Amino acid sequence: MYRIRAVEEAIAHHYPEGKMRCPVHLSIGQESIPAIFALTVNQKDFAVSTHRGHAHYLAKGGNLNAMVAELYGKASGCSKGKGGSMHLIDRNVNFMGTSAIVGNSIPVGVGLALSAELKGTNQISCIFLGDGAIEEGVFYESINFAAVRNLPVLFICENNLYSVYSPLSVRQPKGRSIAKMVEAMGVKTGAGQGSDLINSKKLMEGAFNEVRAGHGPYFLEFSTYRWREHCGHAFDNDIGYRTQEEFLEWQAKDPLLTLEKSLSQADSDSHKQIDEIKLLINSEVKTAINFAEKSPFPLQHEAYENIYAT
Ligand SMILES: Cc1ncc(C[n+]2csc(CCOP(=O)(O)OP(=O)(O)O)c2C)c(N)n1
Ligand SMILES: [Mg+2]
Repeated sequence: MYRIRAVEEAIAHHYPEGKMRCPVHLSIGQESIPAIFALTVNQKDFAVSTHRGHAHYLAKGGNLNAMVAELYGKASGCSKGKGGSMHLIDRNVNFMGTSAIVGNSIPVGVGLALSAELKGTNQISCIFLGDGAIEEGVFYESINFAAVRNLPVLFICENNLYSVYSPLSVRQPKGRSIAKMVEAMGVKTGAGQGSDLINSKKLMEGAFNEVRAGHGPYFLEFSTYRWREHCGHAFDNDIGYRTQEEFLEWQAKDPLLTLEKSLSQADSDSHKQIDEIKLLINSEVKTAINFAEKSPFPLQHEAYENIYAT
């Protein structure tokens, strides 16, 4: 969680310099589910994600230097500097891509599960999606196909209550639970609060076990909250689509703070260890920013070269 937070805080800090020429969607405040996912997923499992995908890329083991370089548009970036923040991929760890089009990576993830099923590789395909993506038709087609074919897919929906500036109340019928709706489509589901670290870990492990055992797709929904503006480095509570009160309520549920509080009883060795980890991560993040700054831009003649196929 701290690694994700530190990287994204650094991105927010450097973004106004104007060197990252792509939109950025930060997950600050939403670190718990990616971190818990990281503890549970296997390297050979697949994962795909969305426009807000930095945390998922890192959680799957994606290369940090290559991610930051991608944001800077450099040739050393994970998409050779041509994709930016919303097009992250690291095939070394089977992180198979993110997309700027809401819902777009969902059928890709189901297709990856179909390939795993046909090849009998025992891989799970993990699909990160936001609450907004369940308003895309392709979500229903994909989940139906996954259910009919009993595919090894784990859908992980991070419900942060908003699609850009629209709250769920103007997008979904009153009282609808996303998880319950999905359950009605014949898929096993679980729902929890992202700030409840222990329970979220249990839900994540349970879902992985079910899918790994060949029992078909599973859908998890976790509540969470993004702290910064929908797109960009700043805060936007002043523009009126959400209240400062709501923001502060969620900030009090900061997953990092929750973790540190739970450690307050622990012995001083654990605290020392945490401080050491933080120092290490801070230096890793500095190295990644330097690496990105110093890397060259892609050459003009490379503009139309295929970057993903191997
Ligand atoms: C098909 C499509 N429609 C609309 C958009 C504009 N758009 C970009 S992000 C976004 C919000 C998506 O909300 P959600 O899935 O909840 O993800 P979050 O940003 O909250 O993480 C929208 C509507 C888009 N990129 N693609
Ligand atoms: Mg959302």
